Amino acid sequence: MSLEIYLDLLSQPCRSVYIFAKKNNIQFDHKKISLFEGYQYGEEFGKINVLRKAPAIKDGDFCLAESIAIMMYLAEKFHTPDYWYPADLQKRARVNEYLSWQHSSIRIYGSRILWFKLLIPKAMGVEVPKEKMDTAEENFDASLKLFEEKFLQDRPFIVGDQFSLADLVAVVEIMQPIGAGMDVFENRPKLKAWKDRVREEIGAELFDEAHQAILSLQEAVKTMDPKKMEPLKPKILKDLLS
Ligand SMILES: N[C@@H](CCC(=O)N[C@@H](CS)C(=O)NCC(=O)O)C(=O)O
Repeated sequence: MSLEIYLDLLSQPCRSVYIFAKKNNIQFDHKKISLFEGYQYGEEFGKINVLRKAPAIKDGDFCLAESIAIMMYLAEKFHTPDYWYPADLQKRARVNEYLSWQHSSIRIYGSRILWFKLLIPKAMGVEVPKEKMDTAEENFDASLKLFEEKFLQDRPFIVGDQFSLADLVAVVEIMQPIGAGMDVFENRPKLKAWKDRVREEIGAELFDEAHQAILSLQEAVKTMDPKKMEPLKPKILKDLLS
């Protein structure tokens, strides 16, 4: 039975899993789902992931959620090259350090900018209070500073000279606000140089393909039917604006 991966490439963790699987030539059945349209709340997806979040995988009878757990599972199952998740104790610890930190920092704040600047006002027609927007921008900016100072320092990659899973997860998260038109790399030459190195490691074609949907989202939103986001709207407004 083939490996099924449920993904919406507008989502940061979904893009990480997609790039990881593609870059490692892992064969999978790409289940393209739309979180905006509420696929995650349906009966079929409930059997795959009761947490009702993407990404999720089904490998035979085995279902797994959480992007980091999924990539670690795939890394072990398909014996991906060591650099992704190094066997060396301290290098692995560096990867784990970033992967542990990102959930409640860059990932969340990057996502919030996209919702506040683009999706809530333009696709849902709801105004975002200025103080919410300011706080989101301050938090994202502060987490990028910490990323540069603590995780990148003067190294080419998070672990050192070698690209790893941590760089993949980080770059995908940092790209998210670009979907709302924010120039994340402006006045951040170190971050930009790192992003270019990571894009090259991943391969420009794959990197750009995976980001195509997010980078064209501003255009897509202009013609989006407002009803499209109805399934998600109450939850988003409650979680992000209340
Ligand atoms: N920690 C999880 C986060 C998963 C997650 O929050 N996914 C979002 C998209 S980025 C989702 O499915 N949201 C749908 C919803 O909450 O209804 C991971 O890394 O996989």
